[in-house]
Amino acid sequence: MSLLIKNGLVVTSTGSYQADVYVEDGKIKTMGNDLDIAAQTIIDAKGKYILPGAIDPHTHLAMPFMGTFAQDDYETGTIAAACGGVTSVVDFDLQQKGESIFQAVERKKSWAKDKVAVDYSLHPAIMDPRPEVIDEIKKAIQEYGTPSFKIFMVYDFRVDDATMIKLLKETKKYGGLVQVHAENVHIIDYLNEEFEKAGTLTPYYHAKSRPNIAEEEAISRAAKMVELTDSRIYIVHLSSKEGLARVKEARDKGVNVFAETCPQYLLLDEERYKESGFNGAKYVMSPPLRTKESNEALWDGIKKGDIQVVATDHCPFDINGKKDMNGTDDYRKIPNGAPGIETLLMLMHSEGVVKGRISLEKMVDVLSTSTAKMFGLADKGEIQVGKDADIVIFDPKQKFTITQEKLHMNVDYTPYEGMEVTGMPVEVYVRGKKVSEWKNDHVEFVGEKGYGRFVKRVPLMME
Ligand code: DUC
Ligand code: ZN
Ligand code: ZN
Repeated sequence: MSLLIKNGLVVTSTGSYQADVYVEDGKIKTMGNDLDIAAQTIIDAKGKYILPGAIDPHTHLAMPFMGTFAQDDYETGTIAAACGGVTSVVDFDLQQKGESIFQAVERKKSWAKDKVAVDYSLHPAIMDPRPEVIDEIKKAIQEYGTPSFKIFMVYDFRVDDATMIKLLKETKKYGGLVQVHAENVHIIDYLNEEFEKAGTLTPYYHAKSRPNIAEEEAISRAAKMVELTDSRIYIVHLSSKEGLARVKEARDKGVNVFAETCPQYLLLDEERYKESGFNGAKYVMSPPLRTKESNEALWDGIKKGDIQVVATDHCPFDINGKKDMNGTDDYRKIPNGAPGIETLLMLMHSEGVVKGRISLEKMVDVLSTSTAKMFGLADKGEIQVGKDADIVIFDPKQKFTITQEKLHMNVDYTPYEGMEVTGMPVEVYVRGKKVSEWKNDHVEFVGEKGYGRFVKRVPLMME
């Protein structure tokens, strides 16, 4: 299979330039001006951007959680990814009690088989840290191709500080990375009790029960453990101005604290919890939405390089049927999570680049290039000779009004309903194969389920 993309603007994390891109057998083979190569398919991309496919390193496909399952599985979730310009996902793989890391990885691979439509990898989440599991870290990094490990400081399946220290030390030895959901569980438990006593259990109090200080404290504690062990850590879904301040503080001292944020923490705020009826439950996720002040601080964190990655935390539950299953009178029973995999790129372009908050090159960096380096996706993340031809042809002028009806995620709402965006992926390729394209007024899936491959990742490349 060969493909020649002519006249587009190639965007990299460090600059943009006009070039033709020739693709053969799934790889970018040649780049240059006025390439005259016979190809099976030739595309004129004049006026369009040639972007590396976005990589979403934070998804919860089919994850069992709070008495139910996140609704997108590997088929629906990765079809939605393809339609949004996301060409690889790194999904969380929650180790079950008694399982080895190997068993957890093989189990989730079996869920993906014959279903997954874009390339994928897995982050094992360590939930049963038996000594033999800690010993298995080396193999997971060197043999299974899964060099990053998620841990939670909250929820019943959290790990304690002593285990965190062990994991930081062990991953560091082999070039792995610990990713942490950082919230202080005791602050949250205390506030949950207070709100129960007061009878204030509407969705708005979900946000109040998990204040900025809970994130701030956990990040600061995690950063101290990193300092102690001279290791590195990656804070997932950073949401607050105060949390960012602790990340910066650590980084200014040379402590390796990396951070990810998500569009919801950049664009939405806690006023959403006050929507009429039970609609506030659409935004019940952890950490919760914050204030506009935090939104702006996080954009600034991206701009200044203190936040290296933007991901989605895609974890959808229907508002009718799932969120309201047990939680209408008690926010603590509302499954935590929201959809986002399909809207990642369009939002970052329209709200970030078009509104002048970040450059186009920064967008490519936080959605692709830095993500690939962070997680050891050696063949992904850049439009460069030798890399996989994971390519988004992006029309910066194409308008789209976000509406659930025209999206592919298996859920009955989007937090961005009615928002108009400028700029859309109009053709998306995974290893040279077209997986989605713009038709009339929205993007359609034209790929094949089962086409996606498990990508063995290499140890950490981020300095
Ligand atoms: N937070 C969410 O909102 N959903 C999934 C897990 C998590 O930590
Ligand atoms: Zn989390
Ligand atoms: Zn998550």
